[in-house]
Amino acid sequence: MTTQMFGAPIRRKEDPRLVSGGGRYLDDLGHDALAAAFVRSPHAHARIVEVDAGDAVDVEGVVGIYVHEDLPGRIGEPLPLLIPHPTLTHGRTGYALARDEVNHVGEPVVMVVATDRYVAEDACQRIRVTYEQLPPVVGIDAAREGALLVHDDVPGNIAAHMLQEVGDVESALAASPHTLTLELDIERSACTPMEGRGVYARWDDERRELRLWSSTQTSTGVRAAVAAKLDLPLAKVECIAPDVGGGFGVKIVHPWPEEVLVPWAARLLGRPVKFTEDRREHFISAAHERGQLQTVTVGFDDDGRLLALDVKFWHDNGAYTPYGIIVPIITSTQLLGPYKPGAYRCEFWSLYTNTVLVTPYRGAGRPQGCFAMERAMDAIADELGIDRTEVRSRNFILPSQMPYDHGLLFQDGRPLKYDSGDFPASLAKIKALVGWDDFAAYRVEAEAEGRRVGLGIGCYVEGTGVGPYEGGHIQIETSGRVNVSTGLTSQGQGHETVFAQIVAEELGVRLEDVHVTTGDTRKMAYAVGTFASRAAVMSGSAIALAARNVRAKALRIAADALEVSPQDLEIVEGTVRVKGAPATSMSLGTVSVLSNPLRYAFDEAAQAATQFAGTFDPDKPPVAEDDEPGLEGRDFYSPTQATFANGMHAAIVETDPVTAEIRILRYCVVHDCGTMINPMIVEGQVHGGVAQGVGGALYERMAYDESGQLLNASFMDFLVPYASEVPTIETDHLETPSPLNPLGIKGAGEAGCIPVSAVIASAIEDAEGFPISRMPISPNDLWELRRQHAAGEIPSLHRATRSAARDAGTTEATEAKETTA
Ligand code: MCN
Repeated sequence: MTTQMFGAPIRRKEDPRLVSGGGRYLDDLGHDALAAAFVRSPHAHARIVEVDAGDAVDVEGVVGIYVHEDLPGRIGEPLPLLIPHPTLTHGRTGYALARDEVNHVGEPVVMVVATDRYVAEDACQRIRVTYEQLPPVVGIDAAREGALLVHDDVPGNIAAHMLQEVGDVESALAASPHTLTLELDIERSACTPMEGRGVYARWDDERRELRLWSSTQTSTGVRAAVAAKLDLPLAKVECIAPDVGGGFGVKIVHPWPEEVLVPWAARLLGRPVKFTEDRREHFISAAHERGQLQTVTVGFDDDGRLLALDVKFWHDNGAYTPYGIIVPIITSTQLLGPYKPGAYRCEFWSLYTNTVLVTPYRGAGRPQGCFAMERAMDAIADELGIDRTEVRSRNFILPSQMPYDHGLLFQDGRPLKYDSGDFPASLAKIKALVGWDDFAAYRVEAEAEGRRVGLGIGCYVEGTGVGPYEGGHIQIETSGRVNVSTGLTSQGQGHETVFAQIVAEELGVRLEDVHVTTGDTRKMAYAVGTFASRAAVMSGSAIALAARNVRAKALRIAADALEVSPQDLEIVEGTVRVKGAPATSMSLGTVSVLSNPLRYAFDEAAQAATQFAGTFDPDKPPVAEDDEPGLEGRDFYSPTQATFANGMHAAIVETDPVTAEIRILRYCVVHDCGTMINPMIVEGQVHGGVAQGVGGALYERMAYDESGQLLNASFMDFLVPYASEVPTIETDHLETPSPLNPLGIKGAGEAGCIPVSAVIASAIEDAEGFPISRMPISPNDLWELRRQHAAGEIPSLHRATRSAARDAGTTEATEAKETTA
């Protein structure tokens, strides 16, 4: 029997290559290429008065220096707005090279192409740009004040204003026995993949063709954008994503200015050109995310059941909106998590600031939404004196209520309709995993040792696998090698392995015979890209469907040759054989030979197949009318809606009573991404996500000063967690298959990072006894909060007052307990 492939924790096929230095990343390519470097704006907001490149032109090795005026035709027009939305009434995008005005530090103004990067950088240093500085808008408060404008023609700095409401929130709030309002502050962070952005282009003048490589999350998107900008037929542009050292969202934008300018220069100069982003450039010229101010008002009954949820938030979208308003739309819909909110209203304003633009970063708006909802759940529990998990479970959507339609529109414009999930079962698992019910005793022991510990929890639902489509193509060579291609790209998710597992399982071939290519427009020209945890659902399904087509074709051809019925055949380890009579068989390689009327007998399989030559009917055409030569097949998967994964995390933290240092003692995850293709890869994805979540919860923030300078634009100053800060992650899975796709899969790639800030805040709050309403929270922040709490500026949690009263055991304490209970 063929080993079970689907669902097996198989080690990643790509890793031996990647960990032994065999990977080929963007900068490993094109050693003969010219190098591009950029003069970028040092100001957050300014008019460009003059560019003087006089001192740079003579630098030896400089090949070209370009400003906006040099860019012809469409390349000089604004970059595209990729995802328009009816409420995005004032969408703005920048130019490949700034025209007249710059709107954030780091915006590209001049491109220098030279024989070497260092020559290009030297030349950049000699270019003098005269600016007339304008007052910058930095931070959400300044943006919503609206006294200063980022774009003169955008009143109030409002790119978009959106409101969705289900039910009558005003009346529901008025009728609620209890209401609470939370003000939440979430700071900017960024994807910071190990490899920055990069693009390399070669122009073939004889064929008038462009080939480019980009460290991108969407090679089809880059190809289409570059073809349009350079006014080339699509057929004359190829785009390949080589090995990509992480993306986490930032590489989904297309085209980045450099992705247009480098191919343009390559064609203009008739020489290959390459650009590789450095770390500082990544901080100031790529993209950030997360920055939001949120006001959450909840109305609830005496049992903690939600009657109304009213959310307002202000989203910092930076200087431009190339990726539309996907991030705030996701926050506004996904914050509902596993709960029925009662009447629900969410209103947001997406605001321009003179800072780096915002695009989705792993989790994409969900960590902020989860923070809002989970902080509210903890606040309700505290207000009523009910266990935090109990309040959650009372508000859960139940499995019997699936599919559950919230009556809202999701990010893809389709109904926000959960397809599957068993939230009570997940909660039971996470409570068991973290030992929720035993924590009180653990706390007593810790306190006896002078330690301060807290327990936190957070739940989320994540729309994954959004459309519109992906495709899969499978071709079996005469040697039996199985070539699989899908158009979306890989940045480290292990696609080479999981897609091979699907094909091995569906076709009955050995894993080592399956070879997967992603992100190469030569192999698959129709594709969308890797984001929104969609590859497993979308390409996984398409590849499975394609494999089923190929399998059917293989059985048909083999049945004909072996003179049996296709139903009597099975495929085991690459051999088609008669069930119960395995000696009557032929390899898939042989079937591949038979599938092609032009039979070259160059390899063993082809030679072996000649014995079947006589089985052809001389009256039949070599290729039947409704058939194609070759043992290959292609299919596409295009679902009507997203599928919704979910999870619950819990953590135990310790806060140092003196230094306010925060340590995560335990971190537990229960995760439901439907049927798992590869549990080991899913766990790896969850672990990576949690690590990034820990960064967002405790360390990562973009420190802009008032003039719009990013003060921590390096890994010396921007803190990402090291392995020493990420705890061992204890994981348990629940598999509630999605009914929406052929494999029952839901996405997993972002899940890990979504609830981490909410969980850590919940645990710190539990340890400290006063509310936490910001992410990230550093020891400095905690220190300051302790000071404010001691000064009476921040109230204690009710549960802290209650337990203090209990501990004191006085009459007053008993009274206090009774009043607060
Ligand atoms: N998987 C599985 N079974 C499931 C679901 C997923 O075995 N039921 C596997 C998949 O086959 C895939 C991995 O888990 O190998 C992630 O799958 P999926 O959830 O479909 O996510 P994508 O492959 O679409 O990856 C995108 C997602 C996103 S949106 C970000 S951001 C992110 C992430 O994945 N960026 C990453 N994980 C990353 N991991 C790495 N190493 N680098 C990045 O840039």
